[in-house]
Amino acid sequence: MMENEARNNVSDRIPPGQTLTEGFPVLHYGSVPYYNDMSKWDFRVFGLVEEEVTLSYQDFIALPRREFKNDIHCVTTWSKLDNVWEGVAVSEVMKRVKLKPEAKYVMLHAEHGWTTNLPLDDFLRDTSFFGLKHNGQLLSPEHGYPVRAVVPHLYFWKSAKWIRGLEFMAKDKPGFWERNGYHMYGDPFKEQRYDFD
Ligand SMILES: Nc1nc2c(c(=O)[nH]1)N[C@H]1C(S)=C(S)[C@@H](COP(=O)(O)O)O[C@H]1N2
Ligand SMILES: [Mo]
Repeated sequence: MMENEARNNVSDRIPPGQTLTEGFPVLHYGSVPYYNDMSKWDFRVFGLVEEEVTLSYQDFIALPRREFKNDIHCVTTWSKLDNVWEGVAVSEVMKRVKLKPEAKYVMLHAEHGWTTNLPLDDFLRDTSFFGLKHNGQLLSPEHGYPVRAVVPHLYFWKSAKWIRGLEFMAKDKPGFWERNGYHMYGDPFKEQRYDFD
């Protein structure tokens, strides 16, 4: 939100090559997971941590929540402004985690082995969070129920739906779309869309 405040008028908030949408398109690889037994759901924090942490669904939804407002920018060129979310700040989860000093990157792990990578500092920004509701509604299965990451300052593919874990790493490593030609970082204002070389 710091960045959005610096960009006051709407045109400054739309990155180059993007078009506004009022809808909320659904984009992902693979099938939508449907859950009927949340006792099998867990959230695992592993990799370069002093101790692995596993949160149950009950643990996760009991974490303190707050409201977040942001703009989202999909690499396929749509942007959606003024999203209002209810979510858990990354710092709430990180209070329960002790990182090893070598940790510099994080891989977000989602259902079906889907992953996306980002630098630790980007993940730890106070604008990054775990979203549970969007514009007043519980996330639909298509948009990531029960929990999705939201990292609004990067293209929206970094915002893992159906997130199930965090892996802290010393070095950057490509996630699913990054292995398939998407940019390792993905700054929408620099149009870091694809990285084919
Ligand atoms: N688990 C998972 N998360 C994902 C994806 C995916 O394929 N799997 N696709 C990403 C992409 S490319 C985009 S643009 C956004 C789309 O989110 P939406 O469907 O809620 O608009 O989810 C991201 N998160
Ligand atoms: Mo995307």
